[in-house]
Amino acid sequence: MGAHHHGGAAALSGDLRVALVGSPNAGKTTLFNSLTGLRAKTGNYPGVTVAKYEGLCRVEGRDLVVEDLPGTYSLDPISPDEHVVTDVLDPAHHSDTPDALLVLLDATSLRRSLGLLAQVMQRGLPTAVVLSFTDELRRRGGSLDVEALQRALGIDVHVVVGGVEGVGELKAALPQARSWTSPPFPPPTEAAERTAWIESVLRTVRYTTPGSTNAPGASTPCCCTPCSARCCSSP
Ligand SMILES: Nc1nc2c(ncn2[C@@H]2O[C@H](COP(=O)(O)OP(=O)(O)O)[C@@H](O)[C@H]2O)c(=O)[nH]1
Ligand SMILES: [Mg+2]
Repeated sequence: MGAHHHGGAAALSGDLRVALVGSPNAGKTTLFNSLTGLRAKTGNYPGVTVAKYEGLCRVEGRDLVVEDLPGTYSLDPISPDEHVVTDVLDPAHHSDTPDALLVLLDATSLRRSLGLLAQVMQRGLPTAVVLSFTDELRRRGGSLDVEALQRALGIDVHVVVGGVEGVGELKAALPQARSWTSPPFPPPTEAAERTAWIESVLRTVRYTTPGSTNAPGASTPCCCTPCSARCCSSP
């Protein structure tokens, strides 16, 4: 979906700003449209041609600002889109840093999605997860334990399907966004340790996806340190 409503360039204001973070095609714009309806504005990020989409979401009589950030696979920016995301998450570079983040995890590519989430969680902003594409995962015969995912991550996980199912519950949680937890033990920053953390989360949630059962580290029990089976990137 790309049906953003094109309005003026002025930034919206509200008493709370929540930004959607996630890889391309994770379902951000679908959710954005669902949360904001047509109450959205388009502009540009300062100094770049990257489009900025923000809209108002009315919950409990309050107008909250929702920002649909460009898709990014990591916070090690390469493209201008990715630079925008890292800048927005850095208060030193951005005037209206979000009060809280909703990180979309595509359930069909959970390993890669968790890599981005691990980096985002390092920022220490109040963060919750939206798990998308659980319908597609199920259709392919895959599965995961959502409650175990929430426990393993230490932050709230909201299942939203196609920007429709689960949106009411997510909306109801938005007014408390400032109190979303930054977990007491954020994921490790060092690359090999982060990979081990991701594998441990995948094991904990008993993640299976038919397309990747033969991929290294996908469903094989992993990982011992050092990893003699070479099923992960630990030496
Ligand atoms: N099956 C399924 N499709 C979804 C879901 N969420 C979004 N989509 C579809 O996935 C495509 C990409 O979604 P979009 O919101 O544009 O992703 P974005 O790049 O993160 O903004 C669109 O065709 C959506 O209709 C979901 O939970 N399940
Ligand atoms: Mg989009």
